Amino acid sequence: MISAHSNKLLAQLVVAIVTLAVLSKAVSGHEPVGRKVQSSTALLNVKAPDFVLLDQDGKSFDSAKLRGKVVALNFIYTTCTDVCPLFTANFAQIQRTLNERGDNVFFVSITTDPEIDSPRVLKSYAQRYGADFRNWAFLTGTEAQLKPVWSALGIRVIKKGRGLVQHTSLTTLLDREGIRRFNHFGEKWQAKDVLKDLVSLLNEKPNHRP
Ligand SMILES: [Cu+2]
Repeated sequence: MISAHSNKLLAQLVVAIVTLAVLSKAVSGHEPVGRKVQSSTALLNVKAPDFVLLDQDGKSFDSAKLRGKVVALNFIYTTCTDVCPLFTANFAQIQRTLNERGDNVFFVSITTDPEIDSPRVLKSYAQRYGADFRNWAFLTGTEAQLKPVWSALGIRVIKKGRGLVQHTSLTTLLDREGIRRFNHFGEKWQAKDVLKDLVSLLNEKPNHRP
């Protein structure tokens, strides 16, 4: 009986610790995606949304120009001191590696903070990371333009204050037909893992269907 009782206590303790961990994560800068969403395949093998936003030069950027290309897309904001700097550095590293090999992947980073991230701000941010604008666009727009893109890609954005935004961490990889094929959630992904997935998409025949 004692052992059953202490087992129950132990179980309650574990639940409490897990709950605490989840709660403390939820208030940190990068919101984890719930387990339900993470294990769901609903966000895979679906078409990525179409959009028209502004690039780092203030020029209109239509997602139609991505068709026929393998695409790595993520969400960042320039004043993030949490993991966005890591995401951008990883993308820059992957871009350099692929460009040196002559592989044609297009990178897209969409802001989660249009209040601060104007095209000019995004451009100087990108330059600090050595981004090559020939195949990497940093996109912004009005909140009304960005909101449907965020929500179609499952990105929750919560403004905490000026220059402080809580947002879902997602890197999603699209095949040449604009279908979402790989999701890397959270901040633990490594450049080599994303690189491997991109290479597998590059190796697919142009008319492959998942
Ligand atoms: Cu961030």
